[in-house]
Amino acid sequence: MKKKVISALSGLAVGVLASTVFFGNFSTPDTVSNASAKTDAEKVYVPFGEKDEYYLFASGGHSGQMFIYGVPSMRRIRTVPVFSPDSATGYGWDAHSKKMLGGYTWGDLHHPAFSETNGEYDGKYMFATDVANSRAAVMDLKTFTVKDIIEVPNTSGPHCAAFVTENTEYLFLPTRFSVPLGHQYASLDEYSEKYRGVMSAVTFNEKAQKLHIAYQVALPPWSYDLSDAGKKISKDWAVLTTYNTEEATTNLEINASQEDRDFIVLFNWKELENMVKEGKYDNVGGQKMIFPEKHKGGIYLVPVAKSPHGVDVTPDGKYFIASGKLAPLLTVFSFEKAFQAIEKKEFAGERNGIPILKYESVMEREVNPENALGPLHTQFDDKGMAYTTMFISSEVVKWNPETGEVLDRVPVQYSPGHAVAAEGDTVSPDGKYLVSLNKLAKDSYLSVGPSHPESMQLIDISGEKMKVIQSSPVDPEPHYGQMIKADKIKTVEVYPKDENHPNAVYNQKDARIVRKGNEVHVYGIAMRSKFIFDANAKRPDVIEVNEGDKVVVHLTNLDFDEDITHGFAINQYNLNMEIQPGQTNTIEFTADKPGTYPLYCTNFCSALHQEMTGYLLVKPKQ
Ligand code: CUK
Ligand code: CUA
Repeated sequence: MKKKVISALSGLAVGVLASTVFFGNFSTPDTVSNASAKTDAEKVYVPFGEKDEYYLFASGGHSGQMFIYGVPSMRRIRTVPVFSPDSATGYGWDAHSKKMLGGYTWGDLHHPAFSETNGEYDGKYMFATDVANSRAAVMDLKTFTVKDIIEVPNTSGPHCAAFVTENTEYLFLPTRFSVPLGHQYASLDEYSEKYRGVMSAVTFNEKAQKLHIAYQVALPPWSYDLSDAGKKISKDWAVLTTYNTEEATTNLEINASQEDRDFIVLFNWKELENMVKEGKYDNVGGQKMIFPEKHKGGIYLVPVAKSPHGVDVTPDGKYFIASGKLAPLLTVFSFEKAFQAIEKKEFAGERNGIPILKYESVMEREVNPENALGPLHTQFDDKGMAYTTMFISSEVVKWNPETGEVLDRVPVQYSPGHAVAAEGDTVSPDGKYLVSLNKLAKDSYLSVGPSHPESMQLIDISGEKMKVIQSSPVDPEPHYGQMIKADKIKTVEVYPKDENHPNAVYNQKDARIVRKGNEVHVYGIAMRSKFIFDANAKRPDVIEVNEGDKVVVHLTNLDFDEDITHGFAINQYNLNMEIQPGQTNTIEFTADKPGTYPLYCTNFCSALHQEMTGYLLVKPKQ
C-alpha cells in the first residue's frame, strides 16, 4: 500500500512536511525487505533527516568549479570554487585565494581525483587540473576548501590529469597541446622538431599543504589524452592515450585521424624517479626534464585503434582498456604481456627514441558490441564487470573484460562522456551505482532557451541489468567525477581555535586597528550580529583610513557554531569574503576611492543580520 503511494509520486516533488508525515519511516527494515523490491523512486529517495550514501564530486568544466552531489538522491549539496573566483564565498577576493588564483579569472576543470591509500580513496584530499591555464589544485576535504594551486610550466592544458598512484606518491599531468618548451615562439613549420608534449609528475606535501613538480618528461609533439595509474601488479606503471601522432598542425579534425593507429604511452614511474636520482635529466626553465631520446628506459608505446580517448586500468591492475573513439572496438591490453614484451625487447621500431611494443603482443582481446559507437570511458563494479560509455550511440555498455562478453546495454540521454562508478577508480569498486555524465540533455528538463543544462543520470548497477533511476541537471557539461563512500569524509564543523594564529582575535577586547606608515591593519571580530574592528574606539564597527592607504582586514568569526558563517563586503569597493565558524580570514585592498562606504555581512547569520554593518571612511588626500 505504502509503496503504491510512493510510486504514484515518482518524480518526487514531495515537500518536507509530506515526507515527514507520510514517509518518515519508509526506509526502516520492515517496510523495505530487499533492494529489488524497491521502486525506482524509493531507491533515490533520501528522507529528510537521513543522508546520502555517497558523495559525488563532479567537475564543473569551464566554470572552474567542483560540484558536490549526494548519491542516490542526486541533490547538489555544494559548489566549491577551485580555478575561478566565486562571489558567493569571496573566493578570489580574500588574500589567500586571491594569491592562489594569481590573477586568472576562469578555469576549465575536467578530472577530479581523490587521494589514495593502498589503492583506496582515503577521503583526505581531492586533486584537479585546469585545462585552460595549466594549473593543478588540491582541496582539503576536512573543510572543502582549496589549499594550494600551482601553475605547471612547459605544459599547455594538463587535460589528461589528475590520476593518482596507489599511495598518492604522484599525480601525473600530461599535456593536451604540444608547444615549444618554455612556450617559446616557433613556427608551426618546425612543429615536429621544436614542439613537445610534456608530462609532469606532481607530488603533494601534506604537512606543508603544497603541490610540487618533481620532474617532467619531454614526450613527442602529440596530443595526450586520458591517463590512469596502475594498480596492484601494475602499481609502478601508468598509461596515457595519445592522438595526433600524425603531428598535424592544422585542421586536426581530418589531419589527426589519418593513420590507423595512435599509441598508448606506458611508463614506469619508479624507473623515471630513479633516472632523476641518477641525474639523467636536463634543466628546462627550472624543471628537471627527462628526454626519452637521450635517456632510455621506463617509457614504451603500445599501438591502439586510432584517436583513442580514455584509458582505464581494471581494479585488479591486470589490464588497461582503451578504445579508438571513432572505432566500434573496445580493446583490452594486458600489463603482464606488456611486461614480457619489454623483458624480451620485442619491439616494432621506435618513435622519437621511444620503443614501440607490438600490438599483438600486448593486446588481450578486442570486443565489438554490435552497433555500439564512440567508446570513451570505462568504469568497473565489485564483480570486475566493465561499463563503457558510448558517445555516438548514447548508451552505456556493460561487459566482461575477462571474456569479452557483452552483458547489457542501457540508453542514456544523450552522448555520455564519462561515467563514474561508486569508488570506481579504486582497487575495490562498490558496484551499486554508476552515474552517466551526459554531454547533451536536449529535451530532458523544462526549457531555459536555446542552451540547456546537461545531465547526470544515476544508474542502478546492483543487478544483472542496468536501470536508469534518476536524472539531475548539471551546468555546464559534466566531465569526470569521482564517487566516494560518505563515511570516508570527515569534515570539521568549526575551525578549531588556533592560539598561534598571528592574525586571530579570540577576545572582543583585543580587537584593534594598527597603523604602520600608510598601511592599516585591522584585527577584528565578526560575531552575531556585529563587527568589532577596534574595541576601544568610539564606534568599534568603523574603519577610518586615508586615501591611498593599504588596508589589511583580518577577521575572526567568534561564532564557534556549525553553519554560522559571516561575510564581509564593502559597498562599491568590489570586495567580499566569507569567514566560516571559528575561521580567521584576511582581505587586502588599497583605499583608492575617497568617501563613505557602508560595509556589511553578506551571509545571513541571525535575526539581526541586517544590522551587522559598519562604515569604511576614506579621508580624501589634500
Ligand atoms: S574528457 Cu572524456 S568526455 Cu575532458 Cu575526461 Cu570530457
Ligand atoms: Cu553575520 Cu550576517
